[in-house]
Amino acid sequence: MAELEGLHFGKSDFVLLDEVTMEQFLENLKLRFEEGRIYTFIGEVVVSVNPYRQMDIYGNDVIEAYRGRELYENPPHLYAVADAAYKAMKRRAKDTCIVISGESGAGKTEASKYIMQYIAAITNPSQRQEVESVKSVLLKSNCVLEAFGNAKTNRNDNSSRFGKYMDINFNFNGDPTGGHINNYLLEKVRGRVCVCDLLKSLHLNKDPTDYTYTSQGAASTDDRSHHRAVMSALKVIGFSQEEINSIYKILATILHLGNLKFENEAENVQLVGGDLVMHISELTGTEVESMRKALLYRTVATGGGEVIEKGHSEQEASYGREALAKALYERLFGWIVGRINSVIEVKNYNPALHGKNTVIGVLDIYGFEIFDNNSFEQFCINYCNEKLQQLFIELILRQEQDEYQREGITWQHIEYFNNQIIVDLVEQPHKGIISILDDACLTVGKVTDSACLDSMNDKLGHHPHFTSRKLTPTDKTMEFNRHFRIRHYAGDVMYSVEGFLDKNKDPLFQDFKRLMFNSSDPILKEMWPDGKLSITEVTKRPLTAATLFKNSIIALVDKLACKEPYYVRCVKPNEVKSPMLFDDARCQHQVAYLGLLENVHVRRAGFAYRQPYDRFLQRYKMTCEYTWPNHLMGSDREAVEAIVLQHNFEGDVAYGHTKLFVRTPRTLFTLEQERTALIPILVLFLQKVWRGAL
Ligand code: AOV
Ligand code: MG
Repeated sequence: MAELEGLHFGKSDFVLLDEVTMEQFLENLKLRFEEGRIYTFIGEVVVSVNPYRQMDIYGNDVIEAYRGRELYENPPHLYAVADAAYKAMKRRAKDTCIVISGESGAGKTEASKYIMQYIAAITNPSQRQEVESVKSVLLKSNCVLEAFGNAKTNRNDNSSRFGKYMDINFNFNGDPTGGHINNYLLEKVRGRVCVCDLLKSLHLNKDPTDYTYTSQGAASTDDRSHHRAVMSALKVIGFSQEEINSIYKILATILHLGNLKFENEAENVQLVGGDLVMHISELTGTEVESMRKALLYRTVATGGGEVIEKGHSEQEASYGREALAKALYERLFGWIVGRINSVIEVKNYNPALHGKNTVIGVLDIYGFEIFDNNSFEQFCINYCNEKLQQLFIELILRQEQDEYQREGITWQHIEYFNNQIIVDLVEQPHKGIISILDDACLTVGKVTDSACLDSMNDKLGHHPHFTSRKLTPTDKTMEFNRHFRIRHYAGDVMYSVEGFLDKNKDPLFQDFKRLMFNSSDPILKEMWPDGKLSITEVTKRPLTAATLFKNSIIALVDKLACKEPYYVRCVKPNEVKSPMLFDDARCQHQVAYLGLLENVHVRRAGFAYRQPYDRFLQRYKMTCEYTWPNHLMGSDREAVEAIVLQHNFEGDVAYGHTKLFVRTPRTLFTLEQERTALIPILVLFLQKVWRGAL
């Protein structure tokens, strides 16, 4: 607690900087990182720097220190934010959410786990069995989703390839009663890599005909214990043995599909080697002949309603196989999430009986991505971050301003960049990039990525945040080297348009959907409800990947917008996963695009802390002779004025209609210290009163 004043730890809240400049901000961040202080506040926002080493700051003693305390009473920590969100939910019956953002490897998923652990630790003190089981399912679901959804990338050994939003429901006691998980854009391409990792960790027998788990083999102890953890988590959540078997079969199918090869034989494409397709059909519970056919042909309905079979080219067959593997993976993941949801969903909750059901949402979602080569995935991820920035602006900046207005406090208007214009550039109907992409995908006949870029140029060439660069093809490889650039709020990103259309389309041939729907494995069948329609019944095209993503992000933002938000902003100190290195340039970049300086500006221009007069009085009346034990002034506000005057804080506060506003946390800190020192004296005093000694 003394940390607030401790100079060598830097400033524990960026609002206390002498000057709000990038230089000072970075200096403070670096100093604290080097001192092992990985968390720093900006008001109620926690900035976190990935320590890349185990820190001894998450134990039960630390949890106890944060439990039920006010934000400014303890050094900055994830637990302080988790507690603030929890308190708001419990005391004021508010739905709250904790938004965790930052780039790949910055520590978002770890942070979300600590937050969940904190909430689990402070709830259900009476250890009621049904609450404990809800908690353990919520915690275990993380382990399962990570096993299936994470992959090793060069930026993070345990990179989440999906964004996750988890609602935790609470009853009026403040105990968890259930939850719901939403996942966003599972990256199918990298997802494949993680299937291989998972299977390795499950050390599926190398013989492709045998997909049973064997505990012998060359897998490392780590792999084995990881596998055991996943299996036990699946069981705790309530997956049946039959379901687990189906999961394994689907994973094995995906691996086998990767080995499947085609060759051209007398104009016709053929499968190389017949065994593999037999295994695949066995694993998927489908007829060998149907499987073979679906891999080599597609059924098309002609204009006249006639149905014909069309043989694939070798390229089409490979493309179809890839698409099937990806779709199997994606649907499996979606099904697992759905299955977990069915277990954790709150059942039979009766508000009349149980009180208001409140929610804390935790969002762990990929931050802004800027690579050397940025493609469709980065486009989606960065669009999502634009939306979240919008929400941040909406909620933090606008809410602040609105409140000052409501309370009649003089407020200097803060200039900030409103990124709505970029959001519109991407998502506007008919004119936005997504809409142009969709049009190109729906056009009959062959439209190339290049042609799509031309269309973007026509429609968006004048847009202040859009430019495209056409490179003159000097050789064959340059032909596709066509880019467009979006000026994001966080900086410019150049996207290569190559592959955009393919990634946006639903690439899966209908024949596969029907095949899987007709599987004899009921679990696999359940994942393919759209295979129910026959070829002549399929009229509507499935929504494109970008539109599906857009819809899910809009729904997410709607969900978050009606909650009281808390933020964790994660910073990655270096690219080499070192606990020692603070790479100034990399950090500066992140501080800029997370909008942290703006955040400090708003906080400083405004007031770090506010509380209704009666609550403030209740807490601090003991620190002033005119208010203890009761004040004789006309109103609570006047009594609060007396406290402020006695401490000489006039310069640091403003009086609203219903609340006192305090500019810097230091003021509160002084009051808190005084209060803490007084409590034992008051207790003694009261004891004497009770004993009749006074
Ligand atoms: P991410 O979620 O932000 O990346 P992670 O939370 O997976 O990043 O963190 C990456 C790695 O950094 C972890 O595997 C840990 O080794 C280390 N790390 C992060 N936070 C801590 C901490 N508080 N204490 C100790 N080590 C930590 V991505 O999912 O790639 O966007 O898609
Ligand atoms: Mg992650």
